[in-house]
Amino acid sequence: MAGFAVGRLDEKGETMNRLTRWLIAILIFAPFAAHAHVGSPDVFFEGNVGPYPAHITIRMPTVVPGRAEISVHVDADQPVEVSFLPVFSQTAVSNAPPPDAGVPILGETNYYSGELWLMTFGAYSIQVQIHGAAGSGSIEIPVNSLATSQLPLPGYLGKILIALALVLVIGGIAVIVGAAREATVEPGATPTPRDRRKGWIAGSVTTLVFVVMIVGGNAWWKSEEKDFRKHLRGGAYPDITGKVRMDGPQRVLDLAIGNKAFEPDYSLSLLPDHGKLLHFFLIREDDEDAFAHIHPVRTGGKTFAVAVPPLPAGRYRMFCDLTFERTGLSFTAADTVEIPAAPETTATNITLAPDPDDSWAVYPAASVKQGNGTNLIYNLPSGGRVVWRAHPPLRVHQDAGLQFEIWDADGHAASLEPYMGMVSHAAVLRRDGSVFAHLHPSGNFSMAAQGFFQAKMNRESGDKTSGDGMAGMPGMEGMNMAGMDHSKMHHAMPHLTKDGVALISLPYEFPSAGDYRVWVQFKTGGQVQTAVFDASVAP
Ligand SMILES: [Cu+2]
Repeated sequence: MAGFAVGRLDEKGETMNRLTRWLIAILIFAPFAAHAHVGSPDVFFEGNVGPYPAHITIRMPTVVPGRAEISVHVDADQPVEVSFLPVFSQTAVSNAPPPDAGVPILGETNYYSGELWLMTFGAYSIQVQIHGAAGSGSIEIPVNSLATSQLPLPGYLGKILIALALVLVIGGIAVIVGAAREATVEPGATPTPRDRRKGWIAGSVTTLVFVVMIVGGNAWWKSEEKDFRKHLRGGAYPDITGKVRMDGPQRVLDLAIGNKAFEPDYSLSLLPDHGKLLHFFLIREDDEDAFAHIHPVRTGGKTFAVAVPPLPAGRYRMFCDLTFERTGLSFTAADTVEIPAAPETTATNITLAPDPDDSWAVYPAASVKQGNGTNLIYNLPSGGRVVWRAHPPLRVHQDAGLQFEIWDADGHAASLEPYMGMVSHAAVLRRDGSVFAHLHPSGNFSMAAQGFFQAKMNRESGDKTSGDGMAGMPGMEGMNMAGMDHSKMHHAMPHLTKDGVALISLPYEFPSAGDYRVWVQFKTGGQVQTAVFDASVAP
């Protein structure tokens, strides 16, 4: 398997020759695999794959190596062929196995499923290819193949294993002692003192060997476990700390990312996502009645700073999306930060200009509604409103049907403008903080990681795949399939439905039961608006 040969797990650059060793440990520790977002490992895509509108779900395995389960629903009249290819970030595309054909789901039209083995740790792209009468298309969907937790050994299992080990050790010594003492003794005769001495000596040597084996094995295991823990990527990663300082009329949030995870002199190399190295969210704790989506700028190798928007004082949750440049792995760092009240000053000397794409919303907790069977309305401060279309009760691992209609103050369909290249950015938080996801109409994966794989395909397989049917697509003659910026294609997707409704649709499934809050952001009239809803998800 090519994936074992070379590669780096993350920015610290451990080589994969150690991988095999800790793979053994990891198989035994039975970890979970996960995605960049906190507690939300599955990946969803909605948009055009070449000429075909498709909805793709990737359920990530719970172990590494493990099988990703993929399902693809294609909106086409004619039957199509669907295939999947796992592309590992650290090996050449030419090393990838041949694509797996999707299996049609019985009784369904153009609905396919398949499984792919993700053999090693790191960033993969699941390339989904669709071929049919209208031509061919493909999409890169980045996923993280990582261990994120270590299961404890149940106490009873430990006791059983110790008892079995004792039986083996004592039995083993008894067999050796018996053999040494009585092998040369005639049947029926009693062993001589010399035979007994031989038994004692053999027993002592065997015991010594066992002791060395147990002590050595224990040390080996401890070092494997230490190694495993070093590679464990829990819910949030890497570490982040934040502190607000007063700078004249401004509150400036200073961030340090990865001080624990990386060497002191290490400088984070990050891939920009829509031109920003970090996408950073602040959510006030307890009532979750203040929200900001801002973009800190670099001040050092691992330090960043951002102007705090006009948010009320309080303790805030921080969530910080980042994608590493070399590995294509995307993560969400998380912690909390105390934000003091804005300074009362007449000074106007601002040292840190806010990013023009920074957005925030402060709203009364009571304005946030929850429900299932009816349309939920959120009134925007601008006079417009956002309607979360009625949907069946929300259940874990089922399409949440997140569809939002945007109406302006006059009751017309709002005209939506791209906000950082997207019709919408949305955030989902489980109220206990255990789940955080950043959604777009195209899906919940990192756009920066997708760009990483598009660039890789472009570099490594441009010529190899350019003849792969793309030329058959109208307007795509001679176009290099791998070189296509797929993200541009679904960015440009119209958001007006046939009935003239401005609709934002976000493919997502809630990963666990509980109470969630959802923030839906979009831009209209040059202003970013944020609508807020609550969701209760049943098991
Ligand atoms: Cu976004």
